[in-house]
Amino acid sequence: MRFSVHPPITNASGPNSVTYAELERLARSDAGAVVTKSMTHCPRTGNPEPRLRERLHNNIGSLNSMGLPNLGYHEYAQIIPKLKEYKKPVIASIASARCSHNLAPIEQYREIALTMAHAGADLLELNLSCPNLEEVPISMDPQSVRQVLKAVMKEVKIPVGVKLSPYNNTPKLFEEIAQILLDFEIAYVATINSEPLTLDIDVKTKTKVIRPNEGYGGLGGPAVLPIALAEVHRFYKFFQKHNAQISVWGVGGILKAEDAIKHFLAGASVIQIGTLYLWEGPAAFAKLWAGIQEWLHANGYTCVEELVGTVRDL
Ligand code: RRO
Repeated sequence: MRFSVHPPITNASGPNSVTYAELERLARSDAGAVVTKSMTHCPRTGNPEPRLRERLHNNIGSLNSMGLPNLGYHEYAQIIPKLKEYKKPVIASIASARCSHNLAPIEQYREIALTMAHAGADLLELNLSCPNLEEVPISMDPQSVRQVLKAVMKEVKIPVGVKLSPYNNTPKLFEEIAQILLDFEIAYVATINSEPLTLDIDVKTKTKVIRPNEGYGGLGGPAVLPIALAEVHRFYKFFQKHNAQISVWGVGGILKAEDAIKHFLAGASVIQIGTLYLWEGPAAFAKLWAGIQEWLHANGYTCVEELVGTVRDL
């Protein structure tokens, strides 16, 4: 089931998308849709501070181990109808984490998905790839990915996308996961989540730059652009080969129009911005979209669709 977003730019779930005030700012911006922070069954305060270094040295990116701070799905069920008043698609991002209710992850996804569909979310983004929890991300285990999709898609009639970590140099795992996404005819795959298990060090203080998880966290921003492009491209090619109607949404390393154009050429039909939104706030959407349109015009294109997936081999 295809789902269109115009302009084809949204925030990436996570940065400044937790509270109603933050989500309302996104709704008022020029983003094509609003994506919530990944919500869990129970509210979470997240990891101890400092848990986010917004700017790494030389502006190569951002590093976080937020630990899924969010208001809990009951609160988002109240927020979503209010966001819908802004007349743009609302995408509910859903995750699972251990909590006192002891519900299995599959049950958490199922229950939250049902509640979000009922609350009026236009689309669900199943975050299967949080890099900062004790548990191994579901995206690394094909059987669990299949079980979550089965449980959610049996119950929910709205389109469902998934957010995945980079599979890097694990082509067999990549193919297994891509095949499962085909089997369930999901609407889109958003790739990539932040690059997991990365570390930065402040040489002045000789300390790690964030506190949780012994300083390890997820890397986003310019440093991950080539990783994101590779993931976007191989998912795009896989879906083309199998004639699938699954869109690829490109996430990772987009700071300027040229970065977005690279994502479109690689096969993304929608892009999401995380670190750029963190750095520049809601004004980033209009600025980026203007830059993209300028590039399209200067290069003889009338729309983004003409570019999608057209990168050539050398
Ligand atoms: O909250 C986080 O620590 C977090 C999540 Br859920 C995610 O999906 N990606 C990320 O970089 N951080």
